[in-house]
Amino acid sequence: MSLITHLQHKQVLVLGLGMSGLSCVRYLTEQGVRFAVNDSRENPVDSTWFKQTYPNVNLVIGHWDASLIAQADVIIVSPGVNLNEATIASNISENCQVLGDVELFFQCVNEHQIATKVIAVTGSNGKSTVVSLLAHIARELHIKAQLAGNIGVPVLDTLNTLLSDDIDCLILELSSFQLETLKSMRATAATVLNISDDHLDRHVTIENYQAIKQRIYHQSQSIIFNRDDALTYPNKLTATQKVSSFGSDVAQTDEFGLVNSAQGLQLMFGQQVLLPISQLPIAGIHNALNCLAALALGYQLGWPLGAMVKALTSFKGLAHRCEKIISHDAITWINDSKATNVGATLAAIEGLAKAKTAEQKLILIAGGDGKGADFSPLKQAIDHHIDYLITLGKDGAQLAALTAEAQRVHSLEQAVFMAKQQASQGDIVLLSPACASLDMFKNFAARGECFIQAVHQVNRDSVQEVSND
Ligand code: UMA
Ligand code: ADP
Repeated sequence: MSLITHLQHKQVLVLGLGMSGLSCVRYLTEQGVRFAVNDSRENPVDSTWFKQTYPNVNLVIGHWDASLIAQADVIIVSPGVNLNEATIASNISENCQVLGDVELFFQCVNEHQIATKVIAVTGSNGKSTVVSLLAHIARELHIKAQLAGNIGVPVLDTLNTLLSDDIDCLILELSSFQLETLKSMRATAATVLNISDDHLDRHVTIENYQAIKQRIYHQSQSIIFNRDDALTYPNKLTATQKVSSFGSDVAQTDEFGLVNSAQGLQLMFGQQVLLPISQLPIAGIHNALNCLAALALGYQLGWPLGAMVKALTSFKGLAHRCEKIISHDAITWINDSKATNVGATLAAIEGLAKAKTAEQKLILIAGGDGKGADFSPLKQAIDHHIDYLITLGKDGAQLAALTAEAQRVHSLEQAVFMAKQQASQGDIVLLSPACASLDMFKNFAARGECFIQAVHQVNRDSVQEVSND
C-alpha cells in the first residue's frame, strides 16, 4: 500500500503548528489526507485565516488535547515539540506511529524513487554556516542544489521541486530534534561537525544527545567525522560505508586538515596544500574547520576540489555569527547572537583572543536561557580572556557566578550601555550569549537586531554628547 493510501485510512494528527506543522498541513491537504492539528500555544497562527484556508481540518490550540492524542494512529510531530511532555507521553497509544516531518519526507522520496543526492549536516555548532557554504560552492560550480531543513526551509516544501525539477543535490541541515524521529534517509554524505552541551533540557544527557546526532551516520553512504572531537567518531559502521575526516591536525591520505607553513595555517587534503586560511573571508579556526567539512562533503559527491577551494574565497558568511557591526566609535562591536550554546561562545572568545593585541580589552555580553547546560567550560576562557563580563536573562546569574566581577543587567540595551562605558578606543565588545534567546526575544535574529540597534543608539548618543560639549 502506498504511503498516502496508508495515511488516508488512519487517524492522523499533526502536533505543532509552526513552520514544520504548516508544511505538513499543506502536504497532507494536497494529498487528500484527513487530519487534525494540535498546538499547545494560544496563537501559533492566525486561526481565522487557518479555518478559512483549511475548513475541513480540526484545529485545537492552547493546550495539548489528550483525547486527540489518544485517538491518533499516526502522529506527525514538529521538531520543537517534546514527546516526553506529560500529556503527550501518557496518552500516545501503544500502536501509534510517531514520525517527524523529515521522516515523512524521506518516506515520500523513497517511494517516488527520487534520485537526488543528499548531503546531511548536523552538529552542535556550524551547521548553518556549512550548509550555506555548500550551497554557495554548488552555485559557483553550476550544480543545481536545494537547501532545506533546520536552516528554515521545511523539507516537505521542497518535495514538488524535487519531483518536477532537475535538482542535483539536496543540502540538509538537521537538528537533534529532527534526527530523533528520522530513520529513512539515504544520504550520500553526512557529517556530525562537533558535539558540545546543547538542548540538554530535552535530551537530558550528553550520551543521549550524542546517540541522537550519530543517527545521521546510520543513514548515509559516506561519513565525515571531526578528528578534534571524539564524540563525533562513528560508534558503528557497516562494511559498505566510506569514512573520511577533517581536523586541525595534519591530514593523512584522503583526509582534510590544517598545516602550519611560512604563509601561516593552510587548508590541506592529504599531502596537498590547498589554501592559506588568511584567504578565507570567514575568520577563526572554527570557520576553517567548517570549510574543511564542506570540502570533505562535496568531495564525496565528486565535486572538483580545485573549483571548491576557489569558491570558498568568495563566501561572505552569515548574519549574527561573529558579525562585525559598522560603528563610528573605534570600538569593535561583534554580534554573535547565534551563539546559543557554550561551544559557540567558547569558539568566539578563543578566536577573538587569538586575533587581538594585549592592549585591547575584550568585553563579553552573555546570558539568556541556558537550556540546562553546564556553563563551567566557559570559566577558564572568561578568566583568561575576558576583561569585563555583563550578563542578562534567565540564566544570567549562573554565568555571572563564573567570575567574581560580573555585572548583571535587565536588558540588552542596558548591557550595551554598560559595555560602552567600560570600553575605550580599540576595545572589542562581543555579544555571544551561550544561551537561547527565547526568554527575552522571539528568536536569535531578533536578539541580534536589538543588539545592533542598541549599538547604533549609544553611537548616536555619544555623537550628541560631543556636539553638546
Ligand atoms: N511549541 C509549543 N507548542 C507546540 C508546538 C511548538 O510550545 O504545540 C514551541 C516549541 O517548543 C518551540 C517553538 O514552539 O519553542 C517552535 O517549534 P516548532 O517545532 O513549531 O518549530 P517550527 O516553526 O516548525 O521550526 C522548526 C525548527 N524549530 C525548532 O526545532 C525549535 C526550525 O529550526 C526549522 O528551521 C524549521 O522547523 C524547519 O525545518 C529553528 C531552531 O531554532 C531555527 N532549531 C533549533 C536549533 O537550531 O537550535 C533546533
Ligand atoms: P548552527 O546552525 O549549528 O547553530 P551556525 O553556523 O549558525 O551554527 O553558528 C552558530 C554559532 O556557532 C555562531 O555563534 C558561530 O560563530 C559558532 N560556530 C560556527 N561554527 C562553529 C564551529 N565549527 N565550532 C564552534 N562554534 C562554531
